Amino acid sequence: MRQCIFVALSYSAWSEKARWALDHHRVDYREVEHVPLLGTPLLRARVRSPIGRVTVPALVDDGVVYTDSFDIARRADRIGQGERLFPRGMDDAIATWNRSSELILKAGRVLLLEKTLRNPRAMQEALPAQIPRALRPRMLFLAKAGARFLQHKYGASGRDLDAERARIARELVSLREVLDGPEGYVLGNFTYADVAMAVALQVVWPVDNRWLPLGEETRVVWQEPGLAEAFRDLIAWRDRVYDKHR
Ligand SMILES: N[C@@H](CCC(=O)N[C@@H](CS)C(=O)NCC(=O)O)C(=O)O
Repeated sequence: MRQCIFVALSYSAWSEKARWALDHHRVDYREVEHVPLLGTPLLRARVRSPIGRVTVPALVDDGVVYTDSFDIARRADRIGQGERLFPRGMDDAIATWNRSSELILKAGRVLLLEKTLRNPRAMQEALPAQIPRALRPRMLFLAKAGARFLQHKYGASGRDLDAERARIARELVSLREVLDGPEGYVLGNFTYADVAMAVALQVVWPVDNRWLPLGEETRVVWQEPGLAEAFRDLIAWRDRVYDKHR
């Protein structure tokens, strides 16, 4: 039986969107962890892309490489089992919601990297898992280089953090408008639009560790108390979607 290789960043929301789709469809895959900065040459080899920007998640399926969470989710819909996450005729609407999810996640990444750089304990947690605990305080330079690398790669430095928060809030107001109460779904039934938007809320208030484990201080860094307070209803919606469908 075929087994796909899923290259991911365990805690990344983009990886979680794709992983959720793969799990939903019970696709058989082996997850391998990507390490930002140091792991770039290996990622290039895996996705067979010697030049240009390479990102995770990536899926290698039967020799074909998929390098975007949305494409991976669509691939899962084709090769997996169970209810479709992209029901016929809903592709455009789902793509629109995925763009909203991307806007939130990109703004969230700006906030997250900046807050991580200001928090030495979160930076220690961001170091590769292989580095022993005792060595971590002396390896902060590496965590800092990793965060700066991501800031540079994704144009995420020197930004107005409150403007990024406002960007997230705008998208969430639109989400609230379409949800028909706490039990609702973005497009009426459970689709990838719900996955994309539920995962996007990770950068406002991270979901419980049983779904996406984060280090203690990393969890603090992901939290946006002001937004979380303003959108408590959406966090509750997200938790319900996870409980029911993850
Ligand atoms: N549009 C892409 C975006 C993926 C993305 O931005 N991935 C970032 C997550 S922070 C990444 O690969 N970071 C690790 C790196 O650049 O080395 C997708 O949806 O897959």
